[in-house]
Amino acid sequence: MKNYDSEKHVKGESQFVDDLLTPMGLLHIIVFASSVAHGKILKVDYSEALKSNGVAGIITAKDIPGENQIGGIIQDESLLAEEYVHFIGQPIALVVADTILHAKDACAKIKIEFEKLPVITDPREAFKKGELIMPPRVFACGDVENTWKQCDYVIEGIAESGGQEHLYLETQGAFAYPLETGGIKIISSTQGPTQVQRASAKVLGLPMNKVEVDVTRIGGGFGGKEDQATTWGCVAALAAWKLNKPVKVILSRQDDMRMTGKRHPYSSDFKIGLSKEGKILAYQVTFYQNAGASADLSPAVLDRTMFHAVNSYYVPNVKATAISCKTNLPPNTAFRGFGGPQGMFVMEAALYKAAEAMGMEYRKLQELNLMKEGDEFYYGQTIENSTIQKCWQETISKYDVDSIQKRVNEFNKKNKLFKKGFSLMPVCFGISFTNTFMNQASALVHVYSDGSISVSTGAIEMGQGVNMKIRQTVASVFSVNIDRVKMESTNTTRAANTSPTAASAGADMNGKAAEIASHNILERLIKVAAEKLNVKETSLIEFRDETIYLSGKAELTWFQLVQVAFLSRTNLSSQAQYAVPGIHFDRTINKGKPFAYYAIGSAVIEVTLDCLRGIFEFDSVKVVHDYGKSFSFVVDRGQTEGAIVQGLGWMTIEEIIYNKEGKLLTDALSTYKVPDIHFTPKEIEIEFLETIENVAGIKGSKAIGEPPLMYGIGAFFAILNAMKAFNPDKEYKLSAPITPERVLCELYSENVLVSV
Ligand code: MTE
Ligand code: LUZ
Ligand code: MOS
Repeated sequence: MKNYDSEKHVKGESQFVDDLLTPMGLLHIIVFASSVAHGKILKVDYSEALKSNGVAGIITAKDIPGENQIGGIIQDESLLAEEYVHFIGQPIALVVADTILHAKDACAKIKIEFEKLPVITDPREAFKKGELIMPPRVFACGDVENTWKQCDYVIEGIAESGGQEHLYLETQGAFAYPLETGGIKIISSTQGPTQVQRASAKVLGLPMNKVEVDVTRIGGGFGGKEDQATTWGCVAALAAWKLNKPVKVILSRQDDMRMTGKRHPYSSDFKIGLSKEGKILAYQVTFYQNAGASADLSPAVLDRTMFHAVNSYYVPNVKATAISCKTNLPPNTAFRGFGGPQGMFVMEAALYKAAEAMGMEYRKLQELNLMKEGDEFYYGQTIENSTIQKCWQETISKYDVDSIQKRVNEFNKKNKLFKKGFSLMPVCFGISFTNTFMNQASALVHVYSDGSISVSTGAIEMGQGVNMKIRQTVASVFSVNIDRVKMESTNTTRAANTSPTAASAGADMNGKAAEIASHNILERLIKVAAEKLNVKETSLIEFRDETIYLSGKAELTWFQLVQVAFLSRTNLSSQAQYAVPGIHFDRTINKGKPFAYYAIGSAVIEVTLDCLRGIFEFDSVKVVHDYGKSFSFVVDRGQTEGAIVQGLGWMTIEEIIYNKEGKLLTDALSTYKVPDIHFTPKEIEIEFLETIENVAGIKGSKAIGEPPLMYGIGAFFAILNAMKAFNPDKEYKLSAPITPERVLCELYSENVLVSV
């Protein structure tokens, strides 16, 4: 089963927003954005720009017919800046012209004066100055304060993880045109068509039924288009509405990197208390999240950080404090893992430090504290059918971790300038949006009279293979060939009130909705068959390989049955909604069962470090992952490999740097290093653990989009181990990404060359 789109992708035939045939008279937008990170707009002069060649209009906040407000969780984000600007790249005006070049020329002629205001880029500084997105929150269980004195070891420290650029291949963009009905249609590169619809309707002062959003597929999202595609959808819609013309906005790579938010950097304080045997007794952590200039999804991201603050470990006493800090950077946003990786990194850092202090092996400490069946997470959810222990044990035995240890030790004894390191990483990631109401999806299925099938859902195909999984699901309900099933574009007129395709739950939830709708039609078809074949007992009828059997005898083809059904005026269409059952969370006490289930696994990562140059190569990443009953092996493997490499990149080479004035210095691929084929581990081995059917997932499987990214965290500690082999006496910073440059600075900040 290959991904639905792969052939078209390989041939370059897949259409993205910028590839669509557009009508005559199409206008193009260049966004005039703030060049200061914090300031008051004193004066803007558009006169020269307006006279520039080909300009159709310049649109500012004053032109907005509805509300200048696109904030999702908190209403704190204007579409176009009015009096103040809060980050470099914040949109101020839309320059609309007949060509992109004309729009650019005109944009360069705008004159603006700012009164500069103090710029904050550091979350802890924002906290000190009281610049917060929302009041701090605390999740807790037990009593950490009274536990410290019972601990044999108490270790404190700081851990930091950096941002990450999404680098979807298709940059942000949208195409919009006015409709004769007085509404507007938007073709958007978004993970959340309903979010684009809702915000555009608000900005234009229209009811939602006058805004139609359509998405065929997007060229990657990775969370970057969960919320932040909305801006560009609204931008195109506003210009199309004001000028009554078709309008397109496509961000250049550099504008995209400068204007849009990234993964949230975090700086965190931890304190961990253990018994002398190595059991964690108490864990206290404070997360300072760098949210950027407005809330965007930051509160929800921080929520997930809290849920994953203890990763896969049982901790009886926990106090976690979440602080979302407002800085003068583009609003940071969803990124694969959604705050989970940031939370887990701090826990691993704490355990690593504890192991050092106790003279124990880090992996032994990890193992000793892994959750057991029936253990409860500190926010109240019990883990059922846990495979945490099983995946860990299987990783150790299948990949013979003891012999890896031996081999690494021997290598390190023999080599002075090259050192190897390895590390294990368990992952336990909750599946469901942490906002319970978002766990719903819908589907619309038609069986046409020729037997072909059309499926619309709320899911967005972004390369993750959700269309393939839904096709497989529908085909298996009807027992027809998969080629009969066509996935339609995702459109707000066919799937209403959708959640963004995110939280790894897209295939689960939309697949279940499609399954329900298909079953509705199947039930009607079974009745038709029973009538046609003159039987009362419908259980004697079986659908198999495009054929309808009665008591084991082939009676009708799929096509024949559909014909009979159509002629007897049977409803061959169905719409269905799926709402994830059994989840709840009480935000007054921060307890409940927020997740339908957990995605679980563990990995071992091996690295070779060149201690003279600071560069490293990953020898291997070996994984045992619980996929439930996977039914799309190629898709699941692809997702796992992709997520691992993205996780390795986040931990080791991808470094986002803003200067003190809030200017992004790493705004191109020459200065921002992303994983490529040379960086990719020479060996990625994945075992699909045989486990039970997961009833909460689609067709018994488990969600796979995000969880494997967190295996990448192990890379950080593998490198630290290699560094320790080179220079054991040094205290290394727990600060990611651990780039080759940082490795060198850390290794040689003391006069270690003497010992070489
Ligand atoms: N895979 C590809 N190729 N491109 C993407 O943009 N996004 C990831 C993951 N895998 C992404 C991807 C993210 S962040 C999520 S949440 C899931 O896919 C969303 O899809 P799913 O819910 O269908 O797994
Ligand atoms: N988006 C969201 C997410 O709104 N809530 C979530 O819990 C979530 N989790 C992962 C990725 N996106
Ligand atoms: Mo993914 S961060 O949930 O889009």
